[in-house]
Formats: sequence, structure tokens, C-alpha cells
Amino acid sequence: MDNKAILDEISAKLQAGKARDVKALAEKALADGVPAKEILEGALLAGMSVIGEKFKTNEIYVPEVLIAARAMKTGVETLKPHLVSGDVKPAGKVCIGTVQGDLHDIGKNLVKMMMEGKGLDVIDLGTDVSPEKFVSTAKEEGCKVICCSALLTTTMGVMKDVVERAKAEGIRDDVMILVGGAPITAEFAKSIGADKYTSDAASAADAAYDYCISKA
Ligand code: B1M
Repeated sequence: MDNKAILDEISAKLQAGKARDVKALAEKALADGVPAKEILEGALLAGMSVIGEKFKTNEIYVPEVLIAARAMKTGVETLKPHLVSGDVKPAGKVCIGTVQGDLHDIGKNLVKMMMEGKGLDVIDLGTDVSPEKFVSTAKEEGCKVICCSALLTTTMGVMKDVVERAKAEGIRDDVMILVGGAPITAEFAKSIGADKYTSDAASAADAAYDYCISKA
């Protein structure tokens, strides 16, 4: 079986919500020498993208999306040891969460995983996180980076409230505010006064790591 065939099969199983098959096929692909990054991008993210399109056009509904999301999580867990290096030095502390009103956490968890893989100490605030919680955590725990994820156009504005809250609490100049998620763009990040936008989890981890090292 060539790489494309197994990647397509994993993607199809993910879309069908078959978590156990996703795990078994991902393990087979890894054993066959397919790079974990290729499985993540070519099968798991590709499969979720098809789910997103079908969700948008009402071909499928929340229950189907949830079982596909569960299969995605299983796939990411299977790849985790192969995506992150085991030999990392502590680099600095960051906090991460999905903004208030938003319950999407797959992308946020991917960012967290990549950050831990680079040796960052990550405080995971979960989903539906208020600006107050992001900022009080950064203040109390001495985080160098506040990482905000948003998947909804209706919640992305909360990121501006995080920036404003950090100013009001007097920590704005001490932290990098890093934002991302499907509706976010570099222009949006700039317009709300955030420091950095990245489109994917690996670049977010690189940006946070570089910032922490520059402030060490
Ligand atoms: Co939701 N949903 N959803 N959903 N859902 C979207 C986002 C949507 C685009 C679907 C669609 O219509 N095509 C749409 C939003 C439309 C809009 O705002 N314009 C939508 C909607 C409408 C909704 C509900 C309102 C539906 C309803 O109830 N009627 C509802 C809202 C609930 C809420 O949050 N309050 C809802 C619910 C759900 C489920 C619970 C069913 C489920 C979430 C399960 C979970 O997360 N545990 C779900 C899912 C799975 C999706 C889609 C299909 C997939 C999202 C995903 O996980 N993608 C999504 C469609 C889509 O995005 N194509 C959709 C995979 C993930 C790895 O990608 O999170 O983008 P993503 O992360 C990427 C990058 O964005 C980046 O890194 C990752 C890649 O490396 N990244 C960062 C993410 N965060 C970052 C942070 C960074 C840097 C990079 O720095 C800090």
C-alpha cells in the first residue's frame, strides 16, 4: 500500500468516526515508515477538513462531528510520541486556552502538545476561558506567553478583551499574546494588538519557544 492509500483510508475512518480503526491504521502507517507529520496533515487534518465542509452544508450534524472529533483525538494521541522529541530542556512557562464561549479544543490541544514537545511548561486552562482567567494565570504563574485559540467568528473578539485585560493588569509588556484558530488571520491579530498569529500548531510552538528563549 503506498502512503496516499493508507492516508486516505485513515481519513475515511476518521470521517466515519471509527476511532479504533484510526488508531490501528495510524500505528500501521508509522510501522511502515510514514512520517507522523504526514499522517497528521494528510490523514487526520484532511479528514477533519472534509467533516468541516459537510457540517457547513448540513450534510452531517453535531453527533457525527463529535464522533469524528473523538477519532481525531485518538489519532493525535497515537502520533504524539512520534511528533514530539523526548529529549527537551525546560524553556519557559506559557498558558493556553480556547476563549470564552468557545468549546472547540482539538486545535488547542495540538498546539499544547507541540509546545510541550519543545520543552515549554504549558498550563492548560481548557475551553471557555475568560480574559480574566488568562491574565490572572499569566500574572500568578509568571507565564511569558498567553496562547488563545478561537474557532468561531462569534468568539474571536474575546482575544481583544484578553489584550485589554493584560494592559489593565499591567502585564502587557511582560507577555507575548499569541493567537490562532481557523478564523484568525495576521491582520486580525494586528488589529486587536496581539503580538503574533500563526496558522498551525508547530509554528505556534516555535514562536512561543523563540520568545521564551529570548527572554530567558
Ligand atoms: Co464546530 N464549528 N461548532 N464543532 N466545528 C466549526 C469551527 C465551523 C467552521 C463548522 C462549519 O460551519 N464549517 C463553524 C464555525 C463557523 C463560524 O464561526 N464562522 C462551527 C460551528 C458553527 C459550531 C457550533 C456553533 C454548531 C452548533 O452548535 N450549531 C458549535 C459551537 C459550540 C461552541 O464552541 N460554543 C460547534 C460545535 C462543535 C463540536 C462540539 C461538535 C465539535 C468540537 C469538538 C471539540 O473540539 N472537542 C466541532 C468541530 C469538530 C468543528 C470542525 C468540524 C472542526 C474543528 C477542528 O477541530 N478542526 C470545524 C470546521 C473546520 O474548522 N473546518 C467547526 C481540526 C483542528 C486541528 O483545527 O482547531 O483550526 P483547528 O486548529 C488548527 C489551526 O487553526 C491552528 O492549529 C491547528 C492546526 O495545526 N490553531 C492555532 C488552533 N488554535 C491555535 C492557537 C494558536 C496557533 C494556532 O496560538 C495560540
